[in-house]
Amino acid sequence: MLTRIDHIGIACRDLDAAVEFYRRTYGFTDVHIEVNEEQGVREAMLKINDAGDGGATYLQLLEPIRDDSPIAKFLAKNGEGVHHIAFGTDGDVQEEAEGIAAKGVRVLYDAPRRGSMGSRINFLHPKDCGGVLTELVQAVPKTAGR
Ligand code: CMX
Ligand code: CO
Repeated sequence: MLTRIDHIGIACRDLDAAVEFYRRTYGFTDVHIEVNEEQGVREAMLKINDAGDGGATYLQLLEPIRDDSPIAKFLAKNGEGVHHIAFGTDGDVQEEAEGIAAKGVRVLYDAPRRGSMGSRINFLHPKDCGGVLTELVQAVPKTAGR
């Protein structure tokens, strides 16, 4: 079941400046930064709140690391701004994606790929979702001591 907003993805040209804007303006200081080579981004996950399903809700700031990446293409066409929304599942993301595909929505990957902080992700085509690129996320379960 989809049980939370996992994150909102925001395309930016300068990740460090964007992180600083969100820190200075809103006081969001819980920041995790990583590079996802496969997705072609350097990204920051700013935690906003814990969710009732054991996951959390984040802002995801995305800076392209390659000119042919989806974020670079989006920036060239639209400039900076909201790029996608992501729903979190409390179950298996592949099962979630298959259930949605059965309703006639195009799922972009045959199998889940690696997302932020070791999560498993897939995407739904924006043209089948009212113009909204939509991501599905299965977070890594929290284990004792982490
Ligand atoms: N939101 C809404 N519509 C979008 C969009 C977005 N983010 N990106 C593209 N589109 C629209 C375009 O406006 C275009 O519409 P028109 O034909 O009406 O002009 C159409 O989709 C095709 O766009 P395109 O620029 O030609 O882009 P592509 O088809 O090459 O790629 C997509 C679009 C969604 C398949 C590609 O961006 C993709 O595979 N996305 C998933 C991966 C991703 O976004 N990774 C970065 C984030 C990583 C993370 O969240 O961890
Ligand atoms: Co995302």
